Amino acid sequence: MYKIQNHKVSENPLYRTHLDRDGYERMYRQSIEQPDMFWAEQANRFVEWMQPWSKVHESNMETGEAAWFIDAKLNVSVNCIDRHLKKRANQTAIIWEGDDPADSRHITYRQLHEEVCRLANVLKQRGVSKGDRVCIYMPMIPEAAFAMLACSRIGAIHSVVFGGFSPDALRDRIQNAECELVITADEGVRGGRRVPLKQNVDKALASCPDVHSVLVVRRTGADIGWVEQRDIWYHEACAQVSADCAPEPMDSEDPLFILYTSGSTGKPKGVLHTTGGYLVSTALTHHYVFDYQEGEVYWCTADVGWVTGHSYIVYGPLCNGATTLMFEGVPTYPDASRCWQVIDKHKVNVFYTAPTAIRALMALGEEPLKNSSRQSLRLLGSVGEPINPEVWEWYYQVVGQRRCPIVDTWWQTETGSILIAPLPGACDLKPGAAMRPLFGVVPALVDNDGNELEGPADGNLVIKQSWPSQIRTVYGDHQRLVETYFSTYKSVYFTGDGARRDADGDYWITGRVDDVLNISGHRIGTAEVESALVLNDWVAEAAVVGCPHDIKGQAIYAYVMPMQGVTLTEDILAQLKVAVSEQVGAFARPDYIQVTNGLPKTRSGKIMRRILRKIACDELDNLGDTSTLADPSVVDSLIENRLNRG
Ligand code: 6R9
Repeated sequence: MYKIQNHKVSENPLYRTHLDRDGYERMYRQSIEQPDMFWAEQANRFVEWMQPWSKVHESNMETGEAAWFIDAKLNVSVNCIDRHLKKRANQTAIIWEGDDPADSRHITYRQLHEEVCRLANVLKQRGVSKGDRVCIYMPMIPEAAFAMLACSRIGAIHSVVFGGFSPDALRDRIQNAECELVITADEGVRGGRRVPLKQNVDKALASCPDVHSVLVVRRTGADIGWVEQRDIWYHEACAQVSADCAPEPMDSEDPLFILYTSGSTGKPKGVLHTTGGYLVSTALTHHYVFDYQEGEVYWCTADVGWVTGHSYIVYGPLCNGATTLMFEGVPTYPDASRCWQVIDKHKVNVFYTAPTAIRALMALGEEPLKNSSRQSLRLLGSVGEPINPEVWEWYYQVVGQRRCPIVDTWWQTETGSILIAPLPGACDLKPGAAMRPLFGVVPALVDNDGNELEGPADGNLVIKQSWPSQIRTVYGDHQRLVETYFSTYKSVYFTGDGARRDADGDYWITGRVDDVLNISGHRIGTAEVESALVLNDWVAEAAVVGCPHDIKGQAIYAYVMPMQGVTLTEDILAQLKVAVSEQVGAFARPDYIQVTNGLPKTRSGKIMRRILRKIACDELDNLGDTSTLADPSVVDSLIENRLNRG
């Protein structure tokens, strides 16, 4: 066991940081008291504009409307590439580390410029223009970043779909965003296994008639299906076009991308981010939170299919002229020392990963760390879910050798960039705490009636003022934005998370307070899993909750009620798990399925998940009020038949 203790700023043997405690406090105060002045200065510092703004910002926390750097023009790819060519054309922009440790590539800013321009020209040639949607369904290869940047160069809106999503989930996202072109690869490679990406695209496109083109990167050379006219080899198309492409001047509020994320109800939402505010926020937070220093190698282990990959593999680091590492594989392949080997191989200075990965590696002991020095490491980051204090200490003491501060970064797909984190050198570190709001962020805690709580408190986390990388709309359904985020509590953005503020005023995120699960850092809506479970002739009704899991953080526990006359055999239960993998993706597969003849419902027919959650978590002495149930006896039978989680 590692001793859990707070770490004072003064103990951090940091030899250089952008800000000390006074510096943070001064900047934070200015960002709140004179936001327009603060953001104008930061916007000019971190981003190059083609035309200045007429007004810094306008927002309304009742309606969720927000606009930043109004009337300004810029191009994201220019900021992430062209702007750096004068000074760092030959600096590595992207280090790619393949799944096989023998595979790696270095791409300089000059090469990045050429790759992105060529691809942008291919997109134009296929008729894609400003405002059109392009779906990117790719493995973790540099072409995924080229694709995002090529879209931004011509003003197309990208929708990256994580390569672990099933063909059905991909189809839904392509249809919802009305994409007309898909960029993919023949296959992906992860942990020595092949992922049939092109085959999945072919299945999805059977019901997406509007997609006229599919660009295919040759990654493994596998045999794949081919639709003449529609399918094009990426390398062939890129070889035939010019290596220069004039950037499209974009309005600060023009959309940059759509990224689907799960909510507590219904289908995933297409979170829409725009151009200027998003880029300013991601660049600024990448600079301060990771204390990024010129020339450093920065590695974020996320997948570009999630927001962390968008903001902190691609846009933030490249806007700052950083060297960003992209890893195709998994932390345990070929063995559990892989991350540490990669850190030594590429002299990684900043390492940003998720608690689930740290827990998995911690479970394998210290042996796998022994053949690496990790001397290059200067700073560690965590994201995606609360980090358990003992895991934090292992990360700090064993991985970082007590030398590297840990930044526990809290944020969401909807926030676009990190909102709460301890700035290294400016903030004490408390294992498990996300600590302090970043510039311009005004968090608050409210009770269930929306009353703001003062001082040390536990409550629902809300944000009171607009910030530049705030979600602008739910694609195609603006009303859903208002309902989901701006209606639960009056005049504030509701995060869906619970949090505690301690006596020092520091924030501890306690996890979701809605029906969103967090499995290995992946957000999954209970409704998505439930609808996959009832999509057959066996199951009448299903209810899904999360229960604790040592490595994944949460596991999925499903209760299913058979249709009349059906016996849910082991074989059928196995098929139900497969059905969820097919509908959503393998990462959403239920860990436990309990068969039941009744679910706890109120008299109005609403399932009481609170009770199901307690049963799944084995918290039986504290079930709460069951008197409002239509039939209280179902609870006893659910308890009696609960599954052993071992
Ligand atoms: C960036 C990202 C967002 C949800 C969020 C919260 C959880 C993220 C966290 C954290 C505790 C942290 N979360 N970071 N919880 N501490 N440092 O993960 O975006 O996939 O949209 O998930 O993840 O519950 O609401 P996204």
